[in-house]
Amino acid sequence: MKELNLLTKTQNTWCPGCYNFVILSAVEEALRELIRKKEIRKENIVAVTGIGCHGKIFDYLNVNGFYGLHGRVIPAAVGIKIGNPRLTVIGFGGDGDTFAEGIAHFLHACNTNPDITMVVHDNQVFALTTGQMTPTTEKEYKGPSSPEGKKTNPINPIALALASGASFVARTSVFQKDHLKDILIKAIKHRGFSFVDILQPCITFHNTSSYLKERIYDLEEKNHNPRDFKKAFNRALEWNYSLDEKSSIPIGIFWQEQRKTFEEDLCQNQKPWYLFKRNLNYKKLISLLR
Ligand SMILES: Cc1ncc(C[n+]2csc(CCOP(=O)(O)OP(=O)(O)O)c2C)c(N)n1
Repeated sequence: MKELNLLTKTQNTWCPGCYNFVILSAVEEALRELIRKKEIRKENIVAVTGIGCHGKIFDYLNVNGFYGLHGRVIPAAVGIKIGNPRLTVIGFGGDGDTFAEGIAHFLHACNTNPDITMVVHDNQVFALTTGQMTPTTEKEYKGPSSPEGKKTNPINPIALALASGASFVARTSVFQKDHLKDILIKAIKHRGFSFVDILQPCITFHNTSSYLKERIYDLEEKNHNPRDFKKAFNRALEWNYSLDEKSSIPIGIFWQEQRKTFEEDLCQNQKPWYLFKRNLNYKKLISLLR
């Protein structure tokens, strides 16, 4: 049988050596495996992206897609999902995109549990616009918008997602491609809001490669139980996204639970919204506007 190719031939404009290439390859392999095992259908996949280096994945993945606005991946993805709950909707955002401009959407999605996957290319910097600090950038970072050094501590998206009720919370990194692919597969298969934070140094503006490589460890090696919320929270607090010397950085699934999805309530048994009959009196509506 002919091997499915999910990559386009569009010229790639990421920096040579950018870790986004690892993410693209892992995403492509994960999707291919899920399609081959008939867990999902290619024609049902929708990739929704924000604006930034991460957003270019839209150009390189040969699946349906929606190139969104900066910070608005989640509302677009949720809209697509409730429009047709049969679709497999995967959002790709940057840490700036998701945790700065898009933070309100992120928290509400954790809380309301739409069945979408949100993949964050967390390079701890606004990369496309040449290296401004984001909410996950470490304190004292010097960049174009913080020449004297960032004055505040980074936020911890894993702890935030847990506190806000996300039903699947995971972290992985570009240094463990098999792990990255495996987490993506589990996140896509999870019913509910799946959040995957991918640690991905920006080799041009925020190169944390050696810091991360030395400190990452796999939660599975510690027999972490992703059904234990308290332990998940304690593991989340082991690293606060600052670059301090003492931290170790857990990767893997922190927390997973099954609960009702947003569209299950809204769409009555997964019936797509476009199939609902609406008895709108357009003439009356327009007359009210006049
Ligand atoms: C509302 C809005 N604000 C700012 C911008 C400018 N802008 C475009 S890309 C970008 C940085 C993206 O950074 P991030 O989301 O972290 O993604 P990365 O480039 O690191 O992958 C910014 C600030 C924009 N396009 N729209």
